[in-house]
Amino acid sequence: RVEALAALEAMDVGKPLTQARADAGALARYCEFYGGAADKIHGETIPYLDGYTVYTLREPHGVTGHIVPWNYPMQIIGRSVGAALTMGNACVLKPAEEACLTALAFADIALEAGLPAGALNVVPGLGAEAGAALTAHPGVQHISFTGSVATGALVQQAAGKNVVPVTLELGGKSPQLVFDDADLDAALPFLVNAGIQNAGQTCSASSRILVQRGVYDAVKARMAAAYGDLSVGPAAEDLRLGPLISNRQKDIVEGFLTKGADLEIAGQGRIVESAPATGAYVCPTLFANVPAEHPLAQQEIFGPVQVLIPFDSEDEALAIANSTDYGLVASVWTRDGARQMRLAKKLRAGQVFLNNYGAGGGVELPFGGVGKSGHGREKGFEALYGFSQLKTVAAHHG
Ligand code: TXE
Repeated sequence: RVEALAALEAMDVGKPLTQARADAGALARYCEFYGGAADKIHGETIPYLDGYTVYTLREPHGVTGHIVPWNYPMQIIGRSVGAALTMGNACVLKPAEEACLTALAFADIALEAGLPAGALNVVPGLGAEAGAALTAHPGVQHISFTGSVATGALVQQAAGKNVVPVTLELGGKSPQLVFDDADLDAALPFLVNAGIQNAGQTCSASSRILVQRGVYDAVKARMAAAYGDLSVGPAAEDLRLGPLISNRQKDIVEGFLTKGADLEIAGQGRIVESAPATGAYVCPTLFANVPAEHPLAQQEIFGPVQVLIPFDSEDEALAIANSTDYGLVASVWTRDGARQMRLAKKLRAGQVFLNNYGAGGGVELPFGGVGKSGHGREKGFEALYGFSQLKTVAAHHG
């Protein structure tokens, strides 16, 4: 169903077809990975006192709530619902009001594939109504939320009243650190793409590029040239960037561009003429020499905007990288193996990539944040632990 789902998503969200196809492929991959994991996860036996046999069982929470945003509906449904169903939970999924069509289509496909009716329920609606009702419902025993920090805090409060666990994935301000000895040819595509993919509306978008002074001018020139090749237009034209999800999101991003009015613009893309004037199109913009404490270097923009920040030493780079409230993803570009190991330990992030960024999405790789990026881990086997409870059984038999 990749083509049908991709066409639906491109129409609903405005993302380029190539990205929508990749999202549909990722949804299938999550189903495959978690379907395959169902008979490979189990409890343990624990050596204990004489006369005892002790073992653990992994049991479902029961009914789980899943609140999904609009930026990658299919991928986020795959990672969240896929893992929850695998552990034997029932799911109530509340897609975003801006983008609910692939969630509904997925539920139809699941029924057709033989998932029992009632195991997966999709309830579209407004966040403040349907989302709030779901998080406050006493019959829900686990909530998984991806979205903004402000709404995440509300979800955690609501879950707290019913004393149920939450997984929160709240975005980030993820840095890439480029050292003088980096392989710039290898780094360049990742430096740019990680910032502009999905028009920058990506929780793990790399919106900060920290560059050591020895290669700063070279990186700036090469990224600026890459920005010059970026085109923004309607999803069906399948350019590098589509529109943002809404004019509300466009206003948020343009607000940040206004805050950066005094900054140096190193490079910009272009909006194609066929893009309707009423559409939520934003010109990709690369700012240079941005102070680390500037709002554009501290706050999540969620649009195609990146900042270049120069640094001198490894310590300075680390201090800047760890200076935001967020901590989702970070990457380091260097040929120095000892530096890679040092920074992998010291960077405040749930995922650290060495000489790459994102590892191609990584269904198998545990993902989640520290600080305001949230807590709990999704993806990989780790998610299955979060979607289950451990029961310890101690048998005394003499
Ligand atoms: O998010 P919300 P919005 C960030 C990004 C963006 C900003 C605002 O910076 O600019 O958030 O986007 C549901 N109880 N991210 O307003 O409100 C809502 O219906 C329960 C980062 O769209 O967090 C939707 O399904 N649920 C992020 C989901 O929450 C509620 C992805 C997300 O909406 C609710 C999206 C409530 N009271 C935005 N209010 C990421 N981590 O990737 C809303 N919702």
